[in-house]
Amino acid sequence: MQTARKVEHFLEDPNLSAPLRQIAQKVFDKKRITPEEGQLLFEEGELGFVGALANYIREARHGGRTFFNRNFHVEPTNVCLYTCTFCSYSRLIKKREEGWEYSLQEIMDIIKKYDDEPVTEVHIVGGVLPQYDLQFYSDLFRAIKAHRPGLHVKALTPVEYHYIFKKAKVSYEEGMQQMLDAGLDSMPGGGAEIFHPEIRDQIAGGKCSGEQWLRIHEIWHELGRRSNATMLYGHIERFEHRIDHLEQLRALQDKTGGFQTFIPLKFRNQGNQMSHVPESTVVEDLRNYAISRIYLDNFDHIKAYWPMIGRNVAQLSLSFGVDDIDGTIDDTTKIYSMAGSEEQNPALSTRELVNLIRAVGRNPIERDTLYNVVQDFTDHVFEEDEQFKGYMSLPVVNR
Ligand code: V47
Ligand code: SF4
Repeated sequence: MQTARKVEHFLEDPNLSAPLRQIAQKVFDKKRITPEEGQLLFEEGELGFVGALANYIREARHGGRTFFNRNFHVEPTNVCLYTCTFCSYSRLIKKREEGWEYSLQEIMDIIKKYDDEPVTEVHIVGGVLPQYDLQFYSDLFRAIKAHRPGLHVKALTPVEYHYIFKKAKVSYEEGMQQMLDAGLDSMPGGGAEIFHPEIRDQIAGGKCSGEQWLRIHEIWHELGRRSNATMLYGHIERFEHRIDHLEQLRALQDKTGGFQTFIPLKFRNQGNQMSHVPESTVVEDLRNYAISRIYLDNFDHIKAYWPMIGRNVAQLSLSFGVDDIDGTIDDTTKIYSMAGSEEQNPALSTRELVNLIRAVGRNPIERDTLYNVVQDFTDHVFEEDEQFKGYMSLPVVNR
């Protein structure tokens, strides 16, 4: 296999330092790297080196398979009482009339718009406001399940759960059990930001701590359910904070095995209180995907959220450890377009996404939320009448 030969080459490469060669050897032997080695990769690992190691791991696990999911987002509100400095929602609390605050009926009307679409998942997330409490979300999950039992409800994060359980005076254990009973299927990865308090207190003060975020996921996993994890990177954090974050996720995953995928989220700097902080480069984004793939040896999947990084970088990421792309059909989230993402209208038809994956020589596989294969699109021929929204830009890799 060509990727194995690339790693073998590093084992002998005199231009590499001994510690980097040792990391290559560990990856080749499928051994875990230490936090110190992770730090060294961030400090000294060149893109070609970390990329080859990550691609080796990716291909050993998944070959060319690249997963995607047909989902849609619902954001009950874009107003939030927290004041995370990176977030474009927090400033809206001051001008509340400019935002939206949907009622349960309005949310159901949005969900019903997808009745005839072949979507398998609804991803519900938004700001935190007092009227969206434990009762509201229990009623909402029940209403969705009554309307469309097969639709997977991936909803809210420990940020909301911590807030609504505290308000309702219930423990995390009891609260998560109530959510499960109401119809929650899985938890998305948001709200993780950077766990380390030195950074978290500056960018996301007041909301749940890193410890509380991890604890709520742990309880959810103990109930036999799955969730995702994210890391918001490329702002004021240092490499040591990224390693601390990855280390805590890896340790919890050792304990529960409940995480499905890790989604690095690139900080975007428009429309928030951190607009003076420059954004990371594409090289740094790809290095971050690659090092995450190498470090998180107990995570099955690394996901790129294309509305945030753009379609071309999403294609590139598939050679740097990523095996999963999120955002299809009609990605109605506003959080990234408000924060300055390239993708102001992040909608992509299944055909476009399949072509985007095939254009870089990978195999598109539609999955459900729990990674059961729905359809292999590798050789799928689209019918003339299958929806086609415009054409894609040319691939930027393999040229
Ligand atoms: O927690 C907010 C991030 C997250 C900005 O689990 C920003 O499948 C960059 O977690 N620049 C919410 N990021 C989104 C999220 C997510 C997305 C897609 C899939 C899944 C999944 C989860 O968005 C927040 C925060 O970390 N965010 N503002 C910004 N300016
Ligand atoms: Fe609120 Fe989440 Fe934005 Fe923080 S990141 S202000 S908790 S919506």
